[in-house]
Amino acid sequence: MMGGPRFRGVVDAAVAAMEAALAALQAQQAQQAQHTRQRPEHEQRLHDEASEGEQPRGSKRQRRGETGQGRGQGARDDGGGAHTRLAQLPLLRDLPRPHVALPPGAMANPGLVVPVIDAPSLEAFMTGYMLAPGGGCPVVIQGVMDNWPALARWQDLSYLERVAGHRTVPVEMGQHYLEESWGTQLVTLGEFIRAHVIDSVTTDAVATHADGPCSGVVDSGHAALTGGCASAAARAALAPGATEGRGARARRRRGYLAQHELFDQIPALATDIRTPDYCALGEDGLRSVNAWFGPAGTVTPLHQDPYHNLLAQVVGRKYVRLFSPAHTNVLYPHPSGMHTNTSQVDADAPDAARFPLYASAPFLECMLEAGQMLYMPPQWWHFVKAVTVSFSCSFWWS
Ligand SMILES: O=C(O)CCC(=O)C(=O)O
Repeated sequence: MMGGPRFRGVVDAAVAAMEAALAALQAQQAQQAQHTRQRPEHEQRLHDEASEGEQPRGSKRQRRGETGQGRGQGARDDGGGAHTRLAQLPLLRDLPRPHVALPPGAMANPGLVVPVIDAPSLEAFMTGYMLAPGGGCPVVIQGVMDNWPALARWQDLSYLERVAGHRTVPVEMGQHYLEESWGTQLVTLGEFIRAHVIDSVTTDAVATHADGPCSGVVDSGHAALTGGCASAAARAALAPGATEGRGARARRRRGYLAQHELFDQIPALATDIRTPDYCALGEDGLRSVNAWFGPAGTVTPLHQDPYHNLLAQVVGRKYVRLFSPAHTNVLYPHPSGMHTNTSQVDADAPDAARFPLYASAPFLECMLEAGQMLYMPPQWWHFVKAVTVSFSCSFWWS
């Protein structure tokens, strides 16, 4: 069980069941549409006229018509209605950037930052990092992902929704998987994008306000531009008369599409990425490729996994703090139960009274940027926090 209580088998079975039910429903709808097309012409005209009044969404189809396509054509193009809606989605890079607090002491000492290197040869990677003394050595590699179509395509939410918006995915709800109210919901990727990627930006800004003054804030340049903790869009959303009130937004929980084998589920997205050659340097090969897609502020608590890991940052940036397995004894792993691979320490706000030795544990850290991948050797502890909206993929091999 990697990365916490992520019950892959159960979740995957639920996703499969949900998708099967959806497919059955779609087949039924297709049958109905077929039946509609087969209506005699006079009956079809009557039907069309009767439907004319109930078109709040049809207005979108109408707009298609205005751009040159006949209205009838737009009305029959079922997927087209959705695509027109998607065309209005923003690019990820254009979303406002809320402020995300980093753990105490983050990025304060350049000597602790994981080195960044240009794509090493397989041999150099193996001898210098995988087999480095002390259980391997973390490194950030750049230049390996330059030819991934995902770098440009996944910026575009319309693209993601067009390719996969109707597919059901498991979304982790809550601050992180150690939190009591944490849970998983099955939603379509399109719903997730709207409720948690686009809109969550404002949720985070509100949460920052509600939690008190900004501290350890990153992206302060944006703060200067917008004049405070909340982005301009967030402040607009909070203005009196906004459809959703401040309280409701603050209560809405953050969603994270975390550790999901999205590329097995949706092969079209797999064509946007490339498995790094380094993943062949092992005896058992690739174990799994996971997607991690979410808004700014998602947290994966401090934990360790048994595999070599390349965490590839496709969109946005993530802060990662790493501890060698040699320091496990001062990281206070949960002593029993399902979290024995996870520290009891909240790296964002360590409790020095309960975990006095934690502060003595030396760490490495990095701000992983789009186009870079972080190599984490097996058993290295890692805490991960998205600083912006973020989409990454991890490649685990052994
Ligand atoms: O990106 C994240 O939130 C966590 C990634 C992680 O824990 C992993 O790749 O093992």
